[in-house]
Amino acid sequence: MPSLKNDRLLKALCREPVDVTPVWIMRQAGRYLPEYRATRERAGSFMRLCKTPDLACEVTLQPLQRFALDAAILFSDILTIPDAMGLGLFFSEGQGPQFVCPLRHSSDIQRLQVPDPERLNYVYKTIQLVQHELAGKVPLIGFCGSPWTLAAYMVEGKSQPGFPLLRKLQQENPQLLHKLLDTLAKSVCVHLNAQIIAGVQVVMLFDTWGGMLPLPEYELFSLFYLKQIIAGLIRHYNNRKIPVILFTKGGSHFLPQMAEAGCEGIGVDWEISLNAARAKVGKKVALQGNMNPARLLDSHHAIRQEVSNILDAFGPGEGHVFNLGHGITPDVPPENVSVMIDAVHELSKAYHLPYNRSPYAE
Ligand code: 1CP
Repeated sequence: MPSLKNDRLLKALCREPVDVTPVWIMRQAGRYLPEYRATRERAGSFMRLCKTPDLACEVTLQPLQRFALDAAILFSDILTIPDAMGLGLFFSEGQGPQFVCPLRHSSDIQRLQVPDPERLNYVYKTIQLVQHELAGKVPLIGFCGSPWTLAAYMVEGKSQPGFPLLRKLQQENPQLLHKLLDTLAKSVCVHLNAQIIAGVQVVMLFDTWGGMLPLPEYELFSLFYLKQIIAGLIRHYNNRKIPVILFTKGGSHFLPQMAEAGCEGIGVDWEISLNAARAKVGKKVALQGNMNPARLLDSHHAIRQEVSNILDAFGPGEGHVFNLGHGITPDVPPENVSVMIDAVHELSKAYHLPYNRSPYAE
């Protein structure tokens, strides 16, 4: 593995000093980029794009060719695990993800098994190709969904507001849901460790739907399994620590509990200011976030102002990774992304003064 030329992300996640605040974007390879849409067209479908390592590598690198990003994120999807378990993931035009065989009966859950890693080999192949192309330019982030979020899609069969079938299962047969969550936690752990061995330098757990739960249920049905996964991960590889980022969308009221999960960083959405978030987690973890993706539709001037507000809310010192509070939307003009990234690098210097001040300056 070549040595890293830009390790700001790793340092910020470990709350070490950096010259400027690192920045990357959730869904940075996605539909707002015309070159992504062209490659997806060439692939024929989203699933073919995911499962063709050459093409998945190409779209992983596309945003790095345009923007001064401090990290790459593997192009894949959280739902590749249920697909490898045999549920048959597909996307029809204009629709979100769907499964051919959702979990409808208790026997569907009883017979579910940790998938053979061979079935996710295309992901590990993609990671190796990306690392070869990156040649140490920036770190590569791997990821998985949380067991709770994966279960939501698997039980429902698709994205559905409030996930009523999942909630019904939770109320009527919590034991069976725990069995599903346990199998998923083991599967996520195996898949993330295989991603680490293939070459990712950071891992992120996306708990997109954990925020729908009240705290005691969040702890029981989501955080418990996230902790189990983190405890089972390879934490050092190739003489480097592998930082873990935990993101629960809508989870700002769970921050103190998340900070105890064993992760290095927590992704924060825009429901809370970074100032308040920092007060809740203290020095336990780094924070990642938290610009509202809708602000990327504003004027260039307003985007710079919003970046400035967020940097100011976090304040001086270590432990901030700039990001959006959720994925970038397809309607964002790519030039607005440049404005945001350049503003983060330019305006954040003032917050890392001890690092930037020359040792000879008075
Ligand atoms: O039409 C298209 O081209 C598909 C759009 C798309 C993209 C670009 C999907 C379908 N997945 C992805 C890639 C993806 N998904 C990445 C790639 C890396 C990156 O650039 O960030 C990542 C990290 C994900 C993770 C993901 N997939 C999450 C967790 C994060 C989040 O956004 O909350 C979830 C919930 C999914 C499921 C999924 N896959 C795709 C869509 C549109 C969705 C969301 C469905 C819903 O609204 O419930």
